[in-house]
Amino acid sequence: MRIDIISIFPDFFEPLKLSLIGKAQEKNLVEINIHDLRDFTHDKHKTVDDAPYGGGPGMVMSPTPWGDAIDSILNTTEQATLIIPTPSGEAFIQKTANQLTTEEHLIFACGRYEGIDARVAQHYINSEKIKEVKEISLGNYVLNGGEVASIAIIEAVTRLIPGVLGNEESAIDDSFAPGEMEDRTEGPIFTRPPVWRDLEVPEILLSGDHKKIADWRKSQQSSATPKSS
Ligand code: 6GU
Repeated sequence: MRIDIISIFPDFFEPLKLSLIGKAQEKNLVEINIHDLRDFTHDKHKTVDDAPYGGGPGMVMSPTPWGDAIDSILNTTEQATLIIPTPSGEAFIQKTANQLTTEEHLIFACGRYEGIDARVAQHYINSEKIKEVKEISLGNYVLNGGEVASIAIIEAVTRLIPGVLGNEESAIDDSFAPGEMEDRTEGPIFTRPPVWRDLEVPEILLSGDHKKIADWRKSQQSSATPKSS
């Protein structure tokens, strides 16, 4: 899979060099390219934003550098899926990750301020080089920009690419995995020592009875919707 990320904060993506995603790049399972949106501006101040038409607070990202940045990537590919993280997008769930993991090429457009001029999404919906424009939200709360959301999406998507997880970290019995876990999360897990600060590991897990343990684990699973307080 190839991933291109456009942002005014390229340093935000340093963590992608770490851990499983870092290894996946070394193994050539994923290629990740980071682009600075300001490289696609043409004025001395490298301006990327402007006041909103119609008035109101905040600033809007100008479509001009976005178009140039996205076009420069599209010039080097057959086709790509354009992902625009935004709180007004469709909810990102495991099913979304399962779909995106089969894509050849993802482009992430990370907006800041009040967002990207809406014509950028409109324009690329009609581009032959764009398979799909996906506006995606992580949930009903507001972040400062698309960077953190993009990293979350990239992590959920790339860990499903065959070879990214070792056998030890395999995704097949994860929470939300297709099949039995589709809408469920796993219950509590324990390791040694058997007693820690007066708290004991559930006895059944020490019993060696694999059938009983499997039944108990199933009884500890929850339905997927996170509990709110
Ligand atoms: Cl994808 N972007 C921003 N800025 N805020 C969010 C979000 C995305 N998802 C939830 N909140």
